[in-house]
Amino acid sequence: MITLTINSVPVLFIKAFTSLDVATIMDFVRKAAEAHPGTGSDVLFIDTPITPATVEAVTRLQSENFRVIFRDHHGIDGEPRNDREKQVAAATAKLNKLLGDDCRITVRRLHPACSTLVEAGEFSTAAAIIADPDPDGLTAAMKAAGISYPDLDCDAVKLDGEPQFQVTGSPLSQLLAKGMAVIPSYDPLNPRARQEAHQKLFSDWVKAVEGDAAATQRLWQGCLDYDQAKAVSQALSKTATALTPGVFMVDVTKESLYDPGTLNALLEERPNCRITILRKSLGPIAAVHGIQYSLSVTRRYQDSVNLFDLVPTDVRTGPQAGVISNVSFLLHTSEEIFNQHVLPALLSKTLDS
Ligand SMILES: [Mn+2]
Repeated sequence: MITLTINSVPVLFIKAFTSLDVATIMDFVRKAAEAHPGTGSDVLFIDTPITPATVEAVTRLQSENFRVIFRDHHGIDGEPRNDREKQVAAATAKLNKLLGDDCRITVRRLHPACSTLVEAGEFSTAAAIIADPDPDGLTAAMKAAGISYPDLDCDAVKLDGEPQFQVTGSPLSQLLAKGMAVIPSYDPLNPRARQEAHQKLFSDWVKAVEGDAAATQRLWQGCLDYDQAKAVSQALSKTATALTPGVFMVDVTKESLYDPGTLNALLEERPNCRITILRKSLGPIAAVHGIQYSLSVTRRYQDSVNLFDLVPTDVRTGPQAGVISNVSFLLHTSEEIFNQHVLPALLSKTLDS
């Protein structure tokens, strides 16, 4: 959880999955409204996952007389293809019913960045903004609250794209993208480090956008770390092994600082590379299970390869269950799930469907 006050608007960055997350949202909005009694009752949700917990938070806010406005681009494009997509579609229907015209859920194909779903300053008098804790959520919340710059929408599209394109935006945007790339992974031995670094990066970046020289200087340090991480990734890419034709795996468990975007881009240059796999000792699943495997489908194969096909359709998701997947081209699993389901499926299936 990250909180910022942007142009006087209290902003909470959170993904709501649990009842604890719902309570965090309720607490944040109530306190924000109490602290600024003169502001309106509008609460904007932007770029937040469409989950049952999100629906519950929206319902409870409405019952406390807040007006919730929901804008997002994670709607299901076409018919739901699996249980997770069905859940998103069901939650989308509930939000549409609860909010009517105040609910605008579109798809990434039409709106690759959420900043395009708000006007600059449209929510500058909102009681609070609830946003996804990623650069897309940050740029969208910032624009909604009234801090923007001419390239913001173009930058946001790159920031919310694949890792190797995230660092290709304006110089300002690169400070955020490179800083994000070197935020330490979640480490159970130092559980607060990742969140503190994340909070500081977001805070410094908003200040940098507003012209703060000291914050900009601090962000430059992150860029130096990024350059070093990039060099480590170049070395790591040479250690890749092919599990099956077109599927390349790298063990990064011994590296604390590397850039996954650079590594994946180098792996994608291998012949017929369809899926890249990183075996990691850090990350939300690794925090519970020790090791996690992070799979991603290369760009040219994203329409033909669906990673949901590699796990049973009724599989539970979340760090405890050892499976995390929000889009069909990214999948994170525990070592157990990887060995039990993912690897056999990779070895037995032809990858083009
Ligand atoms: Mn987004």
